[in-house]
Amino acid sequence: MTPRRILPIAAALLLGTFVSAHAATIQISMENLVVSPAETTAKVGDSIEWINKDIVAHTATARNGDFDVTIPPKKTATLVLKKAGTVDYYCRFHPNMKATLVVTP
Ligand SMILES: [Cu+2]
Repeated sequence: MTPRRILPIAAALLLGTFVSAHAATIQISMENLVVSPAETTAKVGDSIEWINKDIVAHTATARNGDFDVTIPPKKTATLVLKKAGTVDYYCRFHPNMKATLVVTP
């Protein structure tokens, strides 16, 4: 938890309503060896949840080395976005599977 996050949560608690932080979870599906949507925009602090609907494992591997997430068959995997930037990623097992993540501050 970053200090930036603590204040809004404390404020929400004081108001008597707990509002979970603004962070969103954005789902990206992997089905039939296709990443969909191919381009996703999210904010720092958001989570990306990849949903592998295939019967083979996939990865979300950033070309710039920022992340390398393995998504087992019929499972999901989540990554919390920590920094802004545009990241192209692909599947190490199926290099034709490509997508872009645009992370805004
Ligand atoms: Cu794959």
